[in-house]
Amino acid sequence: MIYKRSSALFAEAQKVIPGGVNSPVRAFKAVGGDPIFVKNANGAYLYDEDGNQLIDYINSWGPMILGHAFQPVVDAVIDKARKGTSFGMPTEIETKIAELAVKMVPNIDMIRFVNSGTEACMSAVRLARGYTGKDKIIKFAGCYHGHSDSFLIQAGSGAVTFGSPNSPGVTSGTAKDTLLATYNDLNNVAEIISNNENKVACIIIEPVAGNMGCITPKDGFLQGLRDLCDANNILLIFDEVMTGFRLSAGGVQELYGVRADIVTFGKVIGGGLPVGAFAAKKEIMSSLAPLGPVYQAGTLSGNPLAMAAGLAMLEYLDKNPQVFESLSDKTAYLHKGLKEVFVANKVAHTINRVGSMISVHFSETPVIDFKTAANAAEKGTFNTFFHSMLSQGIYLAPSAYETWFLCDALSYEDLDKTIAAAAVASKNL
Ligand code: KE4
Repeated sequence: MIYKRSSALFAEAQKVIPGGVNSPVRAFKAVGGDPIFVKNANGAYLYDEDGNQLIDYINSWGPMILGHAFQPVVDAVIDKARKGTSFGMPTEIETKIAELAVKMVPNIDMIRFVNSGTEACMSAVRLARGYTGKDKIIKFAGCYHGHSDSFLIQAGSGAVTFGSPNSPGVTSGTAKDTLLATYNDLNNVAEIISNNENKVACIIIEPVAGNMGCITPKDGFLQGLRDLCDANNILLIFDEVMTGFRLSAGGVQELYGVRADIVTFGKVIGGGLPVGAFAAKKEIMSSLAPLGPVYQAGTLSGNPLAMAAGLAMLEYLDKNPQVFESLSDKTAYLHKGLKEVFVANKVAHTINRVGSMISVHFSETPVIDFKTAANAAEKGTFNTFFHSMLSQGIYLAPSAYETWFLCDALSYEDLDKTIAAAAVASKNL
C-alpha cells in the first residue's frame, strides 16, 4: 500500500501543529512511520488520502460503535445544523438525551454534559472532593482518565506510549493528592486507604481497563472496591468513557452488577461529536453549580449538534440492544481466529477481551495490570505486527497500550480478512 500523500500531508501538518497531530496517540510515534491521513469513512472502512481502503479497528478510539457515517446520526446532525449550531442557552434536546441516558444506565438520577472524557473525569473528581470534603484520589497505574493534571500520574494510553506517564507541568502539589494503586490488587488499595485515613475522596477506575490494552477486572475486584468505599466513606467513580454504551446499554455497572457512585462517559455518548458526561444520584449531583457550590461550566456543553448525534446514537442502541450481543459474537470470532493463527505460528501471545474490546499482547504471561502490559509491550513485537497488518489493509490502534474497538458494521468476511492478515503477519514475528 502506498502512503505518499499521507506522508506529504504529515510534513505540512508538522509545520503548524505540534507533532502534526491534535492528539499524540495519532502520531504513530510508538509504532514508527508516518500516520495515515483519512479522507472519509463509511461503515467499517476508512478511505485514506492515497485511496487505500482500510478495515478500521479503532473507530475513532471507540465512538463509532455502529460504523462510520451511520445514517441516523448523520441525518440528525445535518437537520440540527440548519437550525443553528450553538446558543449558550438551554435546549429541549439536552433534556431528551439526559432522560434516555438516565433510563439506560443503572444507579444514576442526573447527568451533566461536557465536551470530552477528560472534562467528564476532571469534573467528577472535583465533585467527589467537593461532596466529601476530602482531597486525595486513588487511581490505578496504567489507567487513563484524560489529560487533567491529577490524572497524569502513571497514566496509560498516549501518556505511557510516549514514556511520559508523569507529565512535566503537573506540579508536585497536585501530584501529592493522587495516590497510585495496582490494578486488580485489592490488598494494595486497602493499604493505601489505611495509610491515608479519612483523606481519600474517591477511587477512580476504568472498570474494564482499555488504556494498557484491554484488561479485565479479576472476579470480586470491582465489588471489593465497592466494599472498601462503603467502609471508608469514599466515592467510587467508574470511568466508563470507553465502556459506557459499548459493553452493554448500562455499561460495566450492568455487565458486572457493581454500583458506582459517579459514572463518567465520552465517545459513544456523543455519536462521534465532542461529548463527555458525568452522572450520579441526585444527592451527589445537587452539589453542582448552580444548585450547589461545586463549580463546573462550559460554553459548548450540551451543544445542539453534539446532542443530536448522541441522542440518535443512544436511541438506536436503546431500541436495538441486540447490537451488543452481535458485537460480542464478532469479537469472540476474531479472538478465536487470532488465537488459532498465533498458536499455529508459535507466536507467544495473550489476548484479552470483554465484549467488543480486545487487545493482543505478545507475551505468554497473563496481562492483568500495568506492569505485565508494559513487559509485553517493551518487546516491540506489536510494532512489527501493526505495520504488517497495516500493509494488508487492517488499521489497528498504533500502540500496544491501546484496545481495539469493533463496530457492528464489520462483516464476518472482514473478520476473516483480518485473521488471514494476522496469519501473514505472524510469519514475521
Ligand atoms: P477524551 O478527553 O480523550 O475525550 O477522553 C479521555 C479518556 C478518559 N477515560 C478513558 C477511559 C479514556 O479512554 C479516555 C480517552 N481515550 C484515548 C484512547 N485510549 C483517547 C485517544 C486520544 O487521546 O486521542
